[in-house]
Amino acid sequence: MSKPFYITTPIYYVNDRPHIGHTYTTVLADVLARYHRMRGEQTYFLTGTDEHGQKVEKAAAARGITPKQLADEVVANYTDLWQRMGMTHFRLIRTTDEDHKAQVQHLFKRLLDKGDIYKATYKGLYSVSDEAYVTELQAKELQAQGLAHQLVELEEETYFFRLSAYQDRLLKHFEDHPEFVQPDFRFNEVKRFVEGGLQDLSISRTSITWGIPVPGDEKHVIYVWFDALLNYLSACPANTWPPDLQLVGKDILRFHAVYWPAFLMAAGMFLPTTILAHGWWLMGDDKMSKSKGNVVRPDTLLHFGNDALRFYFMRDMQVGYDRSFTYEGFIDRLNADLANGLGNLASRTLSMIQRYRAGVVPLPSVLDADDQELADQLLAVFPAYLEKARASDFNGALDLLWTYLRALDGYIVRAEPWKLAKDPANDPKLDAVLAILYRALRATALLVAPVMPGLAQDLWTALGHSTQVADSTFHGFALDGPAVGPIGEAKPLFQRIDKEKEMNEIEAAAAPEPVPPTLDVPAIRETVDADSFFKVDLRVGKILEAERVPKSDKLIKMKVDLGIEQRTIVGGIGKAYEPADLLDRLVVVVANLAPRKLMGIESHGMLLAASDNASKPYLIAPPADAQPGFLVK
Ligand code: ME8
Repeated sequence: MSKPFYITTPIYYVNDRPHIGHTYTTVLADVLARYHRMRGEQTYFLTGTDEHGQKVEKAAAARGITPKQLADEVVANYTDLWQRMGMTHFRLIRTTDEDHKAQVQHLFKRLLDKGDIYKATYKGLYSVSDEAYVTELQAKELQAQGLAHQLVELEEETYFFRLSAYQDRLLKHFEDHPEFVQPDFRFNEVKRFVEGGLQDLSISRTSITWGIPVPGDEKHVIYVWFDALLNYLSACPANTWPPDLQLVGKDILRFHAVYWPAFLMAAGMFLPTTILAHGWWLMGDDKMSKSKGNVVRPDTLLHFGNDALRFYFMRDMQVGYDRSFTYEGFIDRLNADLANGLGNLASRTLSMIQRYRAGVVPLPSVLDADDQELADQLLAVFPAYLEKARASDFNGALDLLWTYLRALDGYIVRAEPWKLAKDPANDPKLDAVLAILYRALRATALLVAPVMPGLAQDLWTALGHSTQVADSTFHGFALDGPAVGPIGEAKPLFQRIDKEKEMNEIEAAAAPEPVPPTLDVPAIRETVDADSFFKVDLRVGKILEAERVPKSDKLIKMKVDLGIEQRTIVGGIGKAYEPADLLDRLVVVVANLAPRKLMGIESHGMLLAASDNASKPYLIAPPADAQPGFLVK
């Protein structure tokens, strides 16, 4: 017997509530899991949360709660959302689960004993946001992306994983397994990265306490990615290893296609069959992210039902590529494909069977050329759809199916069943038309069941079945077989959305958008002589702590390191920045400004920020390798 199909999503950080990016990956996994079940395979689908590390520690500290409290709170959001989205995972693994912690420590110890992990000193740059050491080259890349402020200098004793020893074996695996990373263009990026040379990977931290301790050396905690990646192993049911398909966003492909297989090779385990990297949902040209304040939360879209959101994700996103999200696009898609398209076809067909044949689906006696053409198309579309779905290409699969549904609309127009029904001499043709439409809808219910479980079930029931469509299997299904019995009641499959009304509501409910920069700026101020200017002492500072000033939505109290001393500074940046986003940022400080009291707190200095008259302040960020205390002149 073949092993169960094992599919995973990334485990999501608990420093933010889920947005539609996280929802997308999990929907794709669920759709694939349901698809494999309907292929008759036993299927395990795993998702989870990534709860350790500095980001979570700091996000919790900024709110004055423990990291575990924060994690519990966010996990509750995930559990609730996945339930509302109709997810069928067998477990939501949390990296704070005891069995996972034991697994991570066990593997760490094994690789240490084996010599694949060793202890040494690291000195260099560290990216707080990626929770990873970065080389000078990577630092430059990040700087080019405008993320320089999140880099800090570190020197610490750490455990290394001997990644460099796996370069050749990884390249060999890539060569032998062309399906290991999809899509191909991403695989090429991974290969080029590995061919460029691999350095050993630091996999412990002494600067963090919120994590799994290194067994026997407890001042170290295990690096969050070593911890996180092993979740797939901790949660794997017996006789199910290795994963068949691991879904990741393109942002975390390197961790999954390079580090992860190297860890598994070191452990002497089989590697996953395929890592599939999908693209991003964008807002305009930007990645959706909390720090940009442009995220769409699934709750906003869920009142159209989870089928609607699941369908939109699968239909509109070509796996591997980025896609811009718009509310208009979302509503247009649902109206066109579900309210019109399929919904219309189903209600027309069912009401005709009801009206002309008292609900009994006829058996066709003869097919003319047009009937035969449409019947044949179904026999071709069905396997083609399944093949595309197997390759995770639901965009292509659904496109194929909807093209067929449109062809059926044309077929109805040509056949004019309402005219046929007027003369019993036309009965054979009318029987053929109704039977072909029925078969097409029945096949559609089966095919879309993984994507829209609820809508597919409604259609299946309306077609006269008393079974669960999800319990059917694709294989061997008699596409031209007779109906199981009379059809049920025809209810609208999908309620048309009033676009204008919805758009008004969405706009009214949306958080006020940040005011776009307008270049509404005053004229250049009057000339000052150099001596006056140089009286102002500007220094590079690093924000060590940040919290909101109670009862103020604008003021944030910060502790800033100026190299030679630490200062309390209160800044009016609370509408533009969250305290957690400020930590470890390099800033420019007016260091000799006379102290002043703001809401009872004495502020010793000011942070430089750019802005126009209307928009939010943009903090000025020195380059990553500048040191706190440097004079700015
Ligand atoms: O990276 N569009 O967690 P995370 C599409 N904990 N998908 C998106 C997206 C977007 N705009 N934004 C996020 C982590 N995603 C680590 C993973 S795994 C061992 C550890 C999805 O909370 C996408 O799948 O930042 C991405 O890989 C994942 O969310 C990142 O979630």
